[in-house]
Parts: sequence; C-alpha cells; structure tokens
Amino acid sequence: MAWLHSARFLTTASRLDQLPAPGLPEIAFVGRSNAGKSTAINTLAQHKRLAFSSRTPGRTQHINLFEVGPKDGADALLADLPGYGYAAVERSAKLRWQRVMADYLRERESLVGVVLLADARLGLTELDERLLQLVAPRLAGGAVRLLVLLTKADKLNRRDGLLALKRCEEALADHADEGAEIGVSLFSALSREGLADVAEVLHGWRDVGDVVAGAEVAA
Ligand SMILES: Nc1nc2c(ncn2[C@@H]2O[C@H](COP(=O)(O)OP(=O)(O)OP(=O)(O)O)[C@@H](O)[C@H]2O)c(=O)[nH]1
Ligand SMILES: [Mg+2]
Repeated sequence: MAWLHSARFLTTASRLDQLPAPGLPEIAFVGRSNAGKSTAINTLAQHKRLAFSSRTPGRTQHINLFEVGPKDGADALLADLPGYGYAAVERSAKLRWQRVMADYLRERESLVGVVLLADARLGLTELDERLLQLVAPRLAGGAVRLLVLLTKADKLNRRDGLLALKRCEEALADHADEGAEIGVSLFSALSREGLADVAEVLHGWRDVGDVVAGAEVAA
C-alpha cells in the first residue's frame, strides 16, 4: 500500500512522442469515461487530487503520468488514459484519441500491465472489449497483464456484486484461454473494497518490470 502512496505527478502528454522514453515499468489505467479511473488512482495513492476526477465525463483529455517509488529513484509509472465512450465529445477529437489509445496500447514498450475499470453495474461493454482486442496479442504473449476493476461496487449489494464478478470472468474467458494473466476484482473508492488487493497486484507488476528491463539489458 505504502508504495502507491508515493505517487506524484510526472508529466502530461497529448501525443505519444511527448511521453518520456520507455524505461520504468508502466501501468495504464483505462476505461469508459466516468468509470472511475481518476478516482481509483487518487484512492490508491491516498491523494485527494492527484488525478483529476470530476462529475463531467470526458474531462481527462491527456495521458497523465505519475511516478511511484523512492523520490530519488522512481521504480514505476502510472498512466491515466482518457476515458472513451462519452457521446458529447466532438467526433474529430474522439477519432484522434482512439488512435492515440490504440497506438499506446499496441506499442508502448514499457507497458507491463493494464488496469481496465468498468462500472460494476454495467460490466464490460462492447467498447471495453474493443479496447481489449487492441492489447490482446500482448496479453496472450504474457508481456502485459490485465486487472479488471469493477468500480463503484458500493452501489451493489453483496449478491449483485458477486454476480457482476462472475459475468466479467465469463466475458474474459477467451482471453484467459489464450494464456493471458488476468485478474478481476470488485472495487470501491468509497468503501475501499478491493483496495489492498489491488495495491498488492500492482506492486507485483513493478517487479515483473524489473525482470523485463533486466532482460533487455542482457539482450
Ligand atoms: N459511489 C462511487 N462513486 C464513484 C466511485 N469512483 C468514482 N466515483 C464517481 O464517479 C464519477 C467519475 O469518476 P472519475 O474518477 O472522474 O472517472 P474517470 O474514469 O476518470 O472519467 P474520465 O476522466 O471522464 O474518463 C465521479 O463523480 C466520482 O465521484 C466509487 O467507488 N463509488
Ligand atoms: Mg479521469
């Protein structure tokens, strides 16, 4: 848990060439607009306004990067990606972002894991599945891992929460069959359900990044 509390803002990018050169293992937060990405990052980092969360969907218009780890030697990056699926965003802006997201997920070398957030009441939608298709080859190859967070779990009772979890696992079965490393968890920024487990999973991904970086150096 304490590891993520060290998160601090690093930089913001509206194009991939504005991102820092790939180096530290990077964990991307993706999901439909309003799914709760920024709120989840703030909660994991125990920070009120690290990532901007708002009631106005589509507000995050850039890739925001946060550093994690010791002040004098960050050991991972968190990337808050713009949400998709918000109808009121102008078409040209939407298409541009689809391109940036697709390129990021397919090509960002330092990406070690994707946290896909989806409202627990909606589950995975077609747009989420389309996003997963973009990273599917990297998931299947084991280079990138996936954690799906069913957010706002505080809005569901126990039974419906478990049902949402089961449906989501079923929807991901094809990806799991292809060898992808996938976790699904109920999550609530409000009740803090799932918080400790998620922090632990992400901490584990940091060490996978060390292995990846080490392999690159050795090669
Ligand atoms: N009840 C409840 N509300 C939440 C939770 N997490 C987020 N919200 C609310 O959902 C809304 C959207 O949250 P954000 O974190 O801004 O969503 P986002 O995914 O970053 O949205 P974009 O930046 O537009 O892509 C806000 O009003 C939050 O307060 C939660 O765990 N429980
Ligand atoms: Mg946001």
